[in-house]
Amino acid sequence: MDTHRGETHHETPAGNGGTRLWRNARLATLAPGRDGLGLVETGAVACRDGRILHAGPEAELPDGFRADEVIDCEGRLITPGLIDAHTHLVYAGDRAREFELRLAGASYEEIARAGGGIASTVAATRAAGEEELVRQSLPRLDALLAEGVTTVEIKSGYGLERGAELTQLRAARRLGTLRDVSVTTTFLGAHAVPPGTDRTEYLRAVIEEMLPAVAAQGLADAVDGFCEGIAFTPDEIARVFEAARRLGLPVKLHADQLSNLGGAALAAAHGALSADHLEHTDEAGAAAMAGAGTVAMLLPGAFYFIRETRLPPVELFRRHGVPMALATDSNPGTSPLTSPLLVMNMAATLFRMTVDECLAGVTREAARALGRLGETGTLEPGKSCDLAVWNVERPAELVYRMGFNPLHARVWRGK
Ligand code: DI6
Ligand code: FE
Repeated sequence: MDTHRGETHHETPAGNGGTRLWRNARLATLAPGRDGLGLVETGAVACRDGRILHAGPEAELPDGFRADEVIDCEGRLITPGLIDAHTHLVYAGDRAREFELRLAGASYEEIARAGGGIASTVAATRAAGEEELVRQSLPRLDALLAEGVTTVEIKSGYGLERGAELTQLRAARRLGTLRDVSVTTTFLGAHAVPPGTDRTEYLRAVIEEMLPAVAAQGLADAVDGFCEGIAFTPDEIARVFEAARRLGLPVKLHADQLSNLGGAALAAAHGALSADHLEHTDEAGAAAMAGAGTVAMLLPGAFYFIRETRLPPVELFRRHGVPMALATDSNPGTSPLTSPLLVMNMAATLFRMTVDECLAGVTREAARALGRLGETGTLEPGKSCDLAVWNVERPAELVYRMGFNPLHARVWRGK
């Protein structure tokens, strides 16, 4: 590969270092201060050096702006590039056999307790090196990019020992160098107690060995945990969160997915960026999240795939003003899903979220959940020029179809 590609003096004027204009477009800016999705008819996005200079009516382009390259969008819809803010994209193997067992009647928790589930992916992930993890994960990343994703969060949690967790995070970071996409990484050592390991000893290793190593090598942007009967108790998660705070890392939590252990309130008490899943969250949990500014990360793919029947309390989140984000939760066990478009359709159909909530969920609110709203997630001046250009006229078309991809073009950092 040509290692000079990224340097500005090798770029053509239309590249990252130049100016570009997408005109004759409908915009869904998602900008605060505009109604709903912040729709603009006959809009334009102007970009300089990979940053948005203007996103609004074409008639209001800055005086004297001359673009090196002008792209006529012919009336297409431009949204912020999509953000998949909760994935377990890096792992080896698959769980198709377990899927068949579940079809024959076994439950997800039964399989987990019998040593299948997460443990089987851990074995495959440990056996694969960094190269192999990258090789197996790239097609999943490419599927996300094909639907307009420009930022993706990737968690560890299938290594469950120091070396393998670091390898998983390194593989995730490497994916971000192999494709034009922003990758943020999350350390999920507290995902499960690995088989054959003492629980207390494992938690000690997570807190005293893995977390400090991950932080020292700059391999994680945040720390996550799985608070559940089959995983870690609220007290155990609290200890992980305190360790994360000492290292200056923000936290988030898999909370209230299969039962209500008070995970949402626990996450809020630790100032978590997001609490995720939340099917069993009660009003006290929602109120605590509102108070802490913790985003509700809803994951309809997992709800669908393990045939949950209890809906996340969307109406409570609305009433308390808790922002709602949506993500694929792409993972081999409960959500082998790589389609943010299908996520939006599921959120609308299964969770009764509105079109505006769905689209905000994979853009602005997803950016908020990553702590990156200053950088991406809306079309506003100063942000990274991350765009998805769609062959549709109205935002509802992105949510209503199933299994159809109308992406026309994807732009990351102005290219
Ligand atoms: N919750 C989930 O749904 C996934 N992890 C988690 O904490 C499931 C992971 C797996 O089954 O492999
Ligand atoms: Fe997850």
